[in-house]
Amino acid sequence: MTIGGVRLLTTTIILALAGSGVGPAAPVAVGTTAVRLASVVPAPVVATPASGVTYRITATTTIYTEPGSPAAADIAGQLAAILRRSTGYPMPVVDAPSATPSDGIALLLSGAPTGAGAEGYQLDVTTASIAVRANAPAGLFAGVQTLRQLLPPAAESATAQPGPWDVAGGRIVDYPRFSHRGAMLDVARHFLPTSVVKRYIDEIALYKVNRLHLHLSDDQGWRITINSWPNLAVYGGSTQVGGGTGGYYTQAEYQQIVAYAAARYVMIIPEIDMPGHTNAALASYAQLNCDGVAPKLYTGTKVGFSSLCVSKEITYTFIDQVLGEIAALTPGPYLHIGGDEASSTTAADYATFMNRSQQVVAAHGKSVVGWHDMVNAPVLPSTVAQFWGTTTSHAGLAAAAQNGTRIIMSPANRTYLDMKYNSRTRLGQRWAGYVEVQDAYGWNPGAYLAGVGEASVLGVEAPLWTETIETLADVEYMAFPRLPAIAELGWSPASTHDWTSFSQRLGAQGPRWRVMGVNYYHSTQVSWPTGS
Ligand code: TNX
Repeated sequence: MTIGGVRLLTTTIILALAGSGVGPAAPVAVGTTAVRLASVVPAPVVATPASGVTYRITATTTIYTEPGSPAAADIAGQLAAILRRSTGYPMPVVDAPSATPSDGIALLLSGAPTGAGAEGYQLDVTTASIAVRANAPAGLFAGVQTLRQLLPPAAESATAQPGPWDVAGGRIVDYPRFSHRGAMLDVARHFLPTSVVKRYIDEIALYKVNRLHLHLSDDQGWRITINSWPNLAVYGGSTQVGGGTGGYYTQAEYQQIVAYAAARYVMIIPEIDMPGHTNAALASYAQLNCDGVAPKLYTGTKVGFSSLCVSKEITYTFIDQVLGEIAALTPGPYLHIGGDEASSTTAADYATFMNRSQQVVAAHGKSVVGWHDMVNAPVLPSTVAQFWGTTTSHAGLAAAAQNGTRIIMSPANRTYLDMKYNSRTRLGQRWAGYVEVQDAYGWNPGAYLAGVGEASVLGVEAPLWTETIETLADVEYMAFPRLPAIAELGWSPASTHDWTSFSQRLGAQGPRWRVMGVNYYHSTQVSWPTGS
């Protein structure tokens, strides 16, 4: 898609400003507004600086929002809350007058190019005003995330800072390459409380990630209350890897997470992994086991030893009730049913089980997402397969793509945030190899798997498995700076792909993370500005 015929300009400007011959190891200045315009992650489609033009936020700046749009008012409220804390200014939020406001910051649901779609936006910065224009609230939210990156890092501070609060003049027109830009949190191996999940949602939304896949069950724990099968959470959720006390979300807490995510234009995709990875459920209810004997709770890290009993009818009552309750709590269209590493289930049983479980999901009005192992069995046309392999070819997936199956790209040696950066990384695993920032960034999701072209790719997702991850600090250390790399592959046009530009723009995020208290990994591949 090209807007206004200026697509080629984008790359030129971004490269000219951010990549002008500064080597990756050299510190770059991030103090000037023009550099900030060229430092946005993910790279915008078109960024046209207006040289010498700056907008300054002052004590009298007003935020105007689209009249009659509660969603726009909510987004404006979120921006005002961030700016009030750091600037100390009142930042009132009011409905825009009928004529476009000539001063202040306006968030408007009109005037954006139609080609920007529902998630795109146009951002104009002049001496007098800032206008974010979008076709839908999701686009306004995305534009506000860009605006945050155009402000000095101190704008993210939780306490009042001196300023000045200057934004570089120019125009950005921006929209996503892929609709699915995901992160995944495994809250099963180690339970992560609601507060951690909310903070992670804030952190990923800043990079225009719009899906959070929650891996809610595994051998080591069941993490959400199911009213019709209460032992799942209270017993199956009572431990975790290493033998800690585990935990689970009540349905009210899960709904809070869903609502918090929705306000940040992030869709929650809940996963109940089956038929393997089910020891916590099998331990909670003896009748789910083929031999009628409940195994012990499990706190190790082996995979592939558990299976629901495919031949028992109660198994299908179980999945119908579990998925029914979760479907009712989940506004998004997807339920993820796992399907990976079912090495204790025969191929015939696996096909039987996946066939029936896809029908159960459909009966609850949802579409299935499953790990790519699913394509070993027949899939419904609406089923989405998530690739997690380490190869660049997979015959089954290529055949599925030919038949219309859409695919989420999570190649483990590129996107797995639980892989160590290098041999010295304290946390994480290495079965898919070390994943440095350049590995996470250096691939093309639309042309990675043989026979799986761009049109078959729904998007990208960066999973964080938590066998070794226990705290928010651990999550942040593994996600930053690799998560923004995957986010950029999901959002930015392939034409902007350039490591030198990216590593410098990524470096410019360091001072922001420092101000926000994000515990990021100081990769030596990135030019971090002095002091960050
Ligand atoms: C493989 S990826 C798994 C998970 C582990 C992960 C650790 C996938 C679908 N299954 O069960 O947690 O590796 O990296």
